[in-house]
Amino acid sequence: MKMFSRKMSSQFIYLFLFLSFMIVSSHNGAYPSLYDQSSCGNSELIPPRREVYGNGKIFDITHRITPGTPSGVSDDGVGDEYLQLLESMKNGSDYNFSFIKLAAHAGTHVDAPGHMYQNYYEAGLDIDSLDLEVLNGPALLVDVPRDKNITAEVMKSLNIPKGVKRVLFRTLNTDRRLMWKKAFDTSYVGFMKDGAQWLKDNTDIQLVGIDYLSVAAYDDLIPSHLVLLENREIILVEGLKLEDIEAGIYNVHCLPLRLLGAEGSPIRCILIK
Ligand SMILES: *[C@@H]1O[C@H](CO)[C@@H](O)[C@H](O)[C@H]1NC(C)=O
Ligand SMILES: *[C@@H]1O[C@H](CO)[C@@H](O)[C@H](O)[C@H]1NC(C)=O
Ligand SMILES: CC(=O)N[C@H]1CO[C@H](CO)[C@@H](O)[C@@H]1O
Repeated sequence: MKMFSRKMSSQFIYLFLFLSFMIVSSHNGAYPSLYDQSSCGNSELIPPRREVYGNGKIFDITHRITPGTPSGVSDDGVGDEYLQLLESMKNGSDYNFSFIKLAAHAGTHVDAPGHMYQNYYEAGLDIDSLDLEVLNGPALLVDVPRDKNITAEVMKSLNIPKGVKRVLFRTLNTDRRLMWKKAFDTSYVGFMKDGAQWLKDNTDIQLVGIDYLSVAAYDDLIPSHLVLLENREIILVEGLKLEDIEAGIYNVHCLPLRLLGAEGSPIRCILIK
């Protein structure tokens, strides 16, 4: 009996998948309807795409990867090529099977110490070496004054209590919706070197999250990264999606891909109230 019902439910899954393929494959292009849901005829097969789960308790603070997601390496964003069908049902294969091609620092991502230190890179201080305890636990979401980059003075004014280990900094970048623009915008807000140094010297912060592709302001791109990555105790999560969430304390959960040798990785981050 158990066997039977299991069989039944897997048949439903196959039926569902089959129907999805039917709907999806009626469009042109390899990945139709993924970016334009309005073109989908059957309302029952519209994929749910949410920002908030669990009755307002779980916030997805990861940017969805689309061809327009800023990649940090070109003004064209991630591009259509990020997903490529190697096998496709439309071409007679029994299944669809894609390759992913993505800049390691595109969209919401994490940096490893080897990103800016050659000796760390060579030593293998890669994404696989990052501490999951730092990436998961109580976190503070704070609003940074919108008229400045993150200097020592700004850091001081935020009054982040000692003992707070994880902070997500929401800045003007969120208001300007910079992560929705595919071209890299160098006028984003980030840490100036003295702000990074202040954080390191005066707080217990080990996880720094920010709402654009770099925690360091463009003018201090290298110096700020160097300060933050130097002691290998601070993890940088960049490109977070922080709109429509109240500032305050949450539990953050961030899981990067386990990429050996990589100095950056896409990361999925959520906040739980
Ligand atoms: C299907 O096959 C055609 C002809 O070989 C090729 O041009 C096209 O790119 C293939 N499409 C996919 C999605 O594999
Ligand atoms: C932050 O610094 C960048 C240069 O790194 C600058 O273009 C931008 O105007 C500054 N933003 C603010 C709010 O001061
Ligand atoms: C689920 C999925 O990605 N299906 C794709 C299979 O391949 C065809 C093209 O041959 C696409 O149209 C489907 O979207």
